[in-house]
Amino acid sequence: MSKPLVDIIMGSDSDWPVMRAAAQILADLGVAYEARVVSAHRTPDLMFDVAETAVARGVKVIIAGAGGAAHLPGMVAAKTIVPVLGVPVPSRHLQGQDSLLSIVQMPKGIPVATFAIGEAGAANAGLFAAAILATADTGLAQKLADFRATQTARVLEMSLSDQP
Ligand code: RP5
Repeated sequence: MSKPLVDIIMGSDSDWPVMRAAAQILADLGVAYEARVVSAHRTPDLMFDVAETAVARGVKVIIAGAGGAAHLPGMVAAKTIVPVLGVPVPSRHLQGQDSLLSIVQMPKGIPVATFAIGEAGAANAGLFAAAILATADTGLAQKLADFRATQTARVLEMSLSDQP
């Protein structure tokens, strides 16, 4: 596998079933990524290392998912100029509303692009990462266009049975 262009990081392995949707999109589009657990609260030194080394490692986009008091995307963004895409992971007690607000309400000066709560957000973060990379990669741009065309064709083929 070639050097990862996208880092996918998440606060816990319990986030992986959601964050896997981002990895799946990137794999389908042939984008090299690395996925691993990096916790803002439990491995803060690792988090800073991942953020501080991202440019030197050739990483172009970071997708960061976390649940609850989801500080991972914002803190990573504070330590790198690589674009950070934040995915709010559904939490047990507040169903990810806490994750969403923690990620989206960044103070002025440190942007995090925030996606929908859960799997749809993770998949869209994967697509958005690919779209960023596609601005400098015509092959990838074509793959994204093909993805859209396939999606459109699928919807146009939808039919509704059992209509009263
Ligand atoms: C967050 O706490 C993680 O991102 C995860 O969503 C949540 C729960 O983590 P675990 O208790 O499952 O490890 O930091």
